[in-house]
Amino acid sequence: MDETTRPLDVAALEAAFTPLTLGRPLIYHPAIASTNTEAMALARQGAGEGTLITTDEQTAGRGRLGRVWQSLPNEQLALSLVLHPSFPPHFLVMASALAVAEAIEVTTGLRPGIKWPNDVLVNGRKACGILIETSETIAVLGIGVNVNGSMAESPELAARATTLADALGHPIAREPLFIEIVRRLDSLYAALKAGGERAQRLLRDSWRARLVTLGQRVTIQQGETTLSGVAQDVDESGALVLVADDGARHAITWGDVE
Ligand code: BT5
Repeated sequence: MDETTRPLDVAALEAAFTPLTLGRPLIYHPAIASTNTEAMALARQGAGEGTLITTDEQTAGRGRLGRVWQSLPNEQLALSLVLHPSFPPHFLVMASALAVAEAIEVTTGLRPGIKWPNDVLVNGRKACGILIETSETIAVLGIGVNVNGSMAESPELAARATTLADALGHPIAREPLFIEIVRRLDSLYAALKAGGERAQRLLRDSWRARLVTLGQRVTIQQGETTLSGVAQDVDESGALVLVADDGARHAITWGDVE
């Protein structure tokens, strides 16, 4: 079997995660509805911090606001981590997008950007989506990365989404990328948990440096409300500072950017 079709090498992942806090235990399902739904259910039953659920095929992968996350069986990464963050959640948003962007860069040489707040783009198209769901002290961090296969055949997504293989021109093994993402998250997460403004500032600066949204003319969709203007900056809490067409400044904390 070539790299595009074989299942994940779970033993290799387990070995790599042994020294980490995140990624243990590793729970693998050949197929599952949604790793986020499963991780939240397990967390509610007491699964510990670091528990990682992954699969080769999500049959009901979810995006934000009830949207669908499309599956490419055996070709994506789909993983969810059970966390109990002791710091404000926007740092988790930054840490996860940054970990994925940097992991893609070091394993493939591609230069990913981040679209506020947490889409990872390759060549301007979405290669990764992140879904963070919280309940009391639990945060489930879900990451989906389009690795192999192609989005070119998907009429709905072709213009806006891509896979790493589309960008590279060839498929890659998924495990090195998976391992790099979890290692980077593990160290960012440990630094945030240890507290300290320095870790927060470094994280925010590195995340901000990858934001492709800054300086752009954008339209923000917040439910029924639409706001247009220039994305000028991000504030301390990660909110997007939008200067609207009437000159008013808005700190945007959620919504979809076009
Ligand atoms: C996201 O939502 O981008 C979050 C996606 C999170 C997926 C992971 S996979 C592991 C874990 N388990 C889950 O069930 N989910 C998480 P949002 O920002 O709402 O974007 C959703 C939109 O992205 C859709 O409406 C489509 O337009 C587009 N989309 C859907 N599937 C895609 C894909 N495979 N690649 C790129 N874009 C996609």
